[in-house]
Amino acid sequence: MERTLIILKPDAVQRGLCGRILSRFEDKGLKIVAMKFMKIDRDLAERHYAVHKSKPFYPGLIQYITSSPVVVLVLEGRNAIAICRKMMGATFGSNAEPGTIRGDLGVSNTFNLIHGSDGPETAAGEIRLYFNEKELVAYDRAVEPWVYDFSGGQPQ
Ligand code: 3AN
Repeated sequence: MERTLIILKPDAVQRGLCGRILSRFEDKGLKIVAMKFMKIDRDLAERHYAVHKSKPFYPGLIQYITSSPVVVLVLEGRNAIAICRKMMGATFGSNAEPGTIRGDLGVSNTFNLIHGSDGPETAAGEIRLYFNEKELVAYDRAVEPWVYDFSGGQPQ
């Protein structure tokens, strides 16, 4: 099973879209293993977006992500990273495909509602940035045997 860090960004909170976005992930069958409501401070934002430091959009990105509270969560599932990226849609709301979160819920390019880790290494680093071990909650879901086919031993 793979884990990914998801952030429902300031515009998702301000526009009251968190419930609807979370529902999409729950409906898909992804498992929530951690979640918190918080304001990202400048230091955390700079650590999160360190790879974009030299980009022209970096100052605006830091301003945006620190402007208002966010919901941060960790989702778990088979291929969770790729599945979430697909569900999020293209980076810019203006060209994200209908059916995706950004395609259905936003038109802005900079206010793009959601962040999702883009690979296993970034996911591990980002999860550590926002959650300690204790906050990653281990539990069984009663629906698990119906979310995945375990007949071959491994979840399919
Ligand atoms: P994604 O969130 O789709 O993975 P990344 O990782 O390329 O996109 O970029 C991280 C964040 O930086 C994006 N979520 C977006 O908010 C912002 N961003 C990326 N490219 C641009 C751009 N050309 N102009 C403005 N903001 C951008």
